Amino acid sequence: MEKLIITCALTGAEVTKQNNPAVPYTAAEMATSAWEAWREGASVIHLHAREDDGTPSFRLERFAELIQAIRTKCPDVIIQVTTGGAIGMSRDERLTPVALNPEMATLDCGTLNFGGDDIFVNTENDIKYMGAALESRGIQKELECFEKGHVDTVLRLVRQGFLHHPLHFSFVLGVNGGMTGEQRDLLFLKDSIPPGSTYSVAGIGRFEFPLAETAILNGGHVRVGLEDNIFLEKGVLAKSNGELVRKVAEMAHRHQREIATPAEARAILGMEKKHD
Ligand code: KMH
Ligand code: ZN
Repeated sequence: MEKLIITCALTGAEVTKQNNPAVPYTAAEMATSAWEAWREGASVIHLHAREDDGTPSFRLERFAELIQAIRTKCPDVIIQVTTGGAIGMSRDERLTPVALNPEMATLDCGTLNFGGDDIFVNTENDIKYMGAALESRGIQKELECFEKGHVDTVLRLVRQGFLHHPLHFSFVLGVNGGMTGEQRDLLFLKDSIPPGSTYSVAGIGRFEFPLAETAILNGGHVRVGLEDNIFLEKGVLAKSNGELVRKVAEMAHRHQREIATPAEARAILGMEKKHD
């Protein structure tokens, strides 16, 4: 089986230090957290920006500062910036970090209720607009799908010529408003994507580790991190992002699945090596 790509989602836009004191905000905290994740086996860092007080940020200078801080500690890691941002940001705000020419960025592939009264808006027009912004710069897309309709949207937009291969999906499962994170959900989604495409799974909360194991056993890749889940196990807060990555790496070793380096991850995803 292909080596396992582990992505670490360091911080997101929603969780705070009140939820778990290990959630990184500052450039120094982000860099240390990325380094700990990378040392444990993460080859991709999924990056949201926060201001020092924890407010979600879309300032270009802040992204530049964070990317530089992470690069200094982890020279070869793949930095995947978010274009999902935080609820309520405009699509142009969300595209801000793309101006820094990162190697990789997320593309959110549909609208959904997001954990209560919030709506995470990604109209078909938004997807075309943001997808074109990534593809025109040669930025590798990670296609974030929160339910099956999002996968179908991607496949339709590919057929219509708005999105192009390589297709790397990220199934984000367990958001209230999206698809649940049962094993059957992931197996259904993985069987819905075309041959030659790749996928990773990000299980939210209690779904994180069971889905990681399902992906490890079924040729998928895995995302973990405090953005998605703050617990190492039931009732035990994770002390760091590195601890979450280590748990997945140990799981992979138990199942004889080797861990990809960043260079190997680039090859698996069909990416050219380039630096931001
Ligand atoms: N913060 C969520 C509303 C992404 O990074 O592309 C969206 C999100 C997705 O986190
Ligand atoms: Zn994110």
